Amino acid sequence: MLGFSIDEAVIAGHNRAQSKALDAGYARLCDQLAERDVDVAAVESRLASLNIAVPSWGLGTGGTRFGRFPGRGEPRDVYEKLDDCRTIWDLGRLSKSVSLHLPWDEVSDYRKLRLYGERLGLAFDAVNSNTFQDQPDQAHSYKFGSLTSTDAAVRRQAIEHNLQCIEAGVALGSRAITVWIGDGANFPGQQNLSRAFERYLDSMKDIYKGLPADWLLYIEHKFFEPAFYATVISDWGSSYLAATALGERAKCLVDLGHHAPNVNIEQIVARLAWSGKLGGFHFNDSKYGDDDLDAGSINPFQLFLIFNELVDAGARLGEAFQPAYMLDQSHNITDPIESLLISGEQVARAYAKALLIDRTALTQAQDANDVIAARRLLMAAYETDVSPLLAKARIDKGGAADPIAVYRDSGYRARKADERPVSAAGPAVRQSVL
Ligand code: PSV
Ligand code: MN
Repeated sequence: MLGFSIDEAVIAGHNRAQSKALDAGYARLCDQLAERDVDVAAVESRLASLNIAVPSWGLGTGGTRFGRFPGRGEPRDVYEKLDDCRTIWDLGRLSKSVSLHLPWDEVSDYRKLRLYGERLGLAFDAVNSNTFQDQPDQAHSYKFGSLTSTDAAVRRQAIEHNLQCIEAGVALGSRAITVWIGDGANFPGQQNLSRAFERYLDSMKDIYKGLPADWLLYIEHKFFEPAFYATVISDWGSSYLAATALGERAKCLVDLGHHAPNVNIEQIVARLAWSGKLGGFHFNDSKYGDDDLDAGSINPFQLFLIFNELVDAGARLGEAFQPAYMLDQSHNITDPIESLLISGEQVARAYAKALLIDRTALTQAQDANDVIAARRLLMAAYETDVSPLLAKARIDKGGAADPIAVYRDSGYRARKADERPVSAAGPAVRQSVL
């Protein structure tokens, strides 16, 4: 495995060619920020420690229920997915970890996989369980639900799968499991809404009991799809109730695409942070539903407002406040590596801008009910072009000034197409089509 990779000398060469323009842009921005009393070094150190995990399922072409259009050179197994993650790290220097999905990424030896990841300098983020699809070898179907099924044998099977995910995660060095279920009802009357939630809690208690002491359990809510009338864990309220009933190490995970249009996600983030139950994020973007588009591609202002809440909560709660950041995207018509690089940068951009907000002045404006002043303070940060800061953060860590340009020049995908011929039988891995 690994095969072709982008040489660091190539990256350095690209960077050198742009260094004059980059230095000038950086100096201009620093002058501008100094006038606004921004502590640039502090912003840079926060940016340097940002990590946004890559979803293993985002490394191949996704699809819709109408079809999938695979690209050449896609990873055929989890090892090749790690190779692509390494390339994303080499260029973007924002994503040092990968979040696996089981059984899509199932292997017989997770310790071996962990060692392979370590050799590439990668770590394993939260493991994701999957009880929203039937697997060919499973005894019971999830057609009418998994953790909330009315059938105790189905629930047991789903619980066991989650416990196996934890076991795999322990071997990988993960520290969390994310549980998203598609359980719910398509029609009024189909399900007793209260009893379905009770069954969920009972099942989740068994999973929580199997959690190692230093692990977290993330509960991911989603308002609809595949259940079209009532999803059991449909919103942050249900997620919060469940996380509270389970215990301290159960937290809520916010996937940006999992809310009804126009829902104020940043307010949800503020509430969860305040209550100590904000576990992490699946970043992506959407226009209509759970579109799984690249983060920041539709509504970058929303992403900024979310980071505004995160920076605010971090200032109040200190080091203990460490929500986990992951991407969760489906790349249907783009090269996944390019989309993941751009999304990581968009998340970093939103964070950097949120770090520029003059919080003392904002608090004063808010307390004085000076609406326009408060708005102007937010906009001053949002409208600042932080590109030079982002480029510097990348270059300082050995990444590329322009990751997409280097990626394209390198011919990486074409090289991988040669190295990864697809067999006539089709891809060797089960692919997400969600
Ligand atoms: C569900 O739509 C979801 O957002 C969950 O995170 C799943 O695990 C993921 O997508 C994978 O398809
Ligand atoms: Mn998700």
